[in-house]
Amino acid sequence: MNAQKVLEDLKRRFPNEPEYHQAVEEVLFTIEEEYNKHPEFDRVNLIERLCIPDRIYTFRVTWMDDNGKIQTNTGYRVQHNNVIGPYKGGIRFHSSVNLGILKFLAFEQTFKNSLTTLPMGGAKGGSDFSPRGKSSAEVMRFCQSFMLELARNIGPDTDVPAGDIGVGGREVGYMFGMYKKLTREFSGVLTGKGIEFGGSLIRPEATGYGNVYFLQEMLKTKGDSVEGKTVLISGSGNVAQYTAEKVLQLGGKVLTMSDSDGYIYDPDGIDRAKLDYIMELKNIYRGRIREYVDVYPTAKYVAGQKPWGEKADIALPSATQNEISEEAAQTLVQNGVIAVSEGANMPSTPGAIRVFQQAKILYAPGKAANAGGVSVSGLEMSQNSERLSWTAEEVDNRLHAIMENIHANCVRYGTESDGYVNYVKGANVAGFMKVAKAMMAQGVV
Ligand code: NDP
Ligand code: 2IT
Repeated sequence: MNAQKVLEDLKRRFPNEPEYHQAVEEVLFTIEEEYNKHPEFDRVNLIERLCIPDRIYTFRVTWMDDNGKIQTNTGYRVQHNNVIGPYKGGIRFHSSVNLGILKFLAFEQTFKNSLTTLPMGGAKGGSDFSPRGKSSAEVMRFCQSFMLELARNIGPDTDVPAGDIGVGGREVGYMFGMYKKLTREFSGVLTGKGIEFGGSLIRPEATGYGNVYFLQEMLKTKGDSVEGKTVLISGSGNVAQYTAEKVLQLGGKVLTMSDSDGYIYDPDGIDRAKLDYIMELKNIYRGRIREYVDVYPTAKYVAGQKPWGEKADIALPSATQNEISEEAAQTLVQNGVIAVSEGANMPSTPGAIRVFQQAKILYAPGKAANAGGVSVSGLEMSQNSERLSWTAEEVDNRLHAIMENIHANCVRYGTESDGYVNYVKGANVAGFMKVAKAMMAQGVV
């Protein structure tokens, strides 16, 4: 294949989907060399069949708000590839959601899920509905209406959704309830379920913990550790909270957290008690991060900015895509950052990735570093299938082992001649090869 030509062709056929183009471009150029060692791939046009989703569902979601007004949103499910297992991936509810964003996420998910070593294909779904400012009753009615349509296209052996931005335990619970009502079956159809009805211990923690386990592995290659390091975290949702928790457990100092309005910087560090406050603020009261400085006045709140201008040893972006610009990456490097590990999906722009790699710092892309979340989703599916629940220790140990294994695979496929580990290349090639072999074995379908 000629990566440039494939990319141009996809851009022409699917215009106005910049995030999808960005995700595909990164993969194409890093796997091109390996791909071309296998002429049998091109004979069956494997690359196009891998880049274009198997199918996409789009539907109108109609719901009634608390004032009795009828609202409409658009719902989607992108089923990208299921050669190594049922379609699997989260659901995002955010006002910015569109088809291009969900196509990028489903594409990335396919490689990520391959890296986990568990039998899961790639998918993503969501809606331009934003739970922000909505009552719980409105969120419930929306989730039920969304599931009325989605239920036809998913199932425990077909497609298993989970959470993502704007979708946590509450939303998964409401969607599960409606799915169960419609199908009259109690099945492991969604992951991230409540512990009382088939959810896995450690699933809420898994993405954040997994990212820090991956970070530990990267630091180990330099004989270093998290202990004593200062850390910038963006976001204050599920991934950010449990990233902070694990950093604290390992003796690191968390300086920042954020939301879409701005960030807080606490020079004394966000300790356990302060993190408990943030968890309560965000998860129970659904408040804003700026409220932190009312309770901890030695901290500052910076409105409308991201935390990357602050000086620290490590950056763990955990909010959303393209949240680290090339300029922000330059500032991080100038300020002496030694490692960037992505909890979010595609948080670094292509320019930022170039800056990190040219500076030869430790840089891990989301599809490797944040794979812990979907890994424990895979373990939730296994527990549902055997109708048993494993202990937190058992799940955490497996998560740890999976993250170590993903790291080892990145090193195996991504080490360059000077010894620098290109984790982007390593993750893409390792993830791709497994999917490609399975596609070859299953014929042209
Ligand atoms: P949450 O909804 O729990 O939290 C998202 C956080 O990011 C919030 O603090 C939110 O702020 C902020 N945020 C969202 N959108 C934007 C935006 N456009 N600009 C600035 N800040 C924004 O989501 P998660 O923690 O689950 O997800 C965070 C990231 O991690 C996403 O990229 C997701 O795809 C990725 N991820 C999640 C996994 C999971 O298991 N949940 C697994 C792997 C990756 P606000 O409150 O203002 O909206
Ligand atoms: O991006 C992701 O990996 C997720 N949002 C988690 C997907 C899942 O199925 O647990």
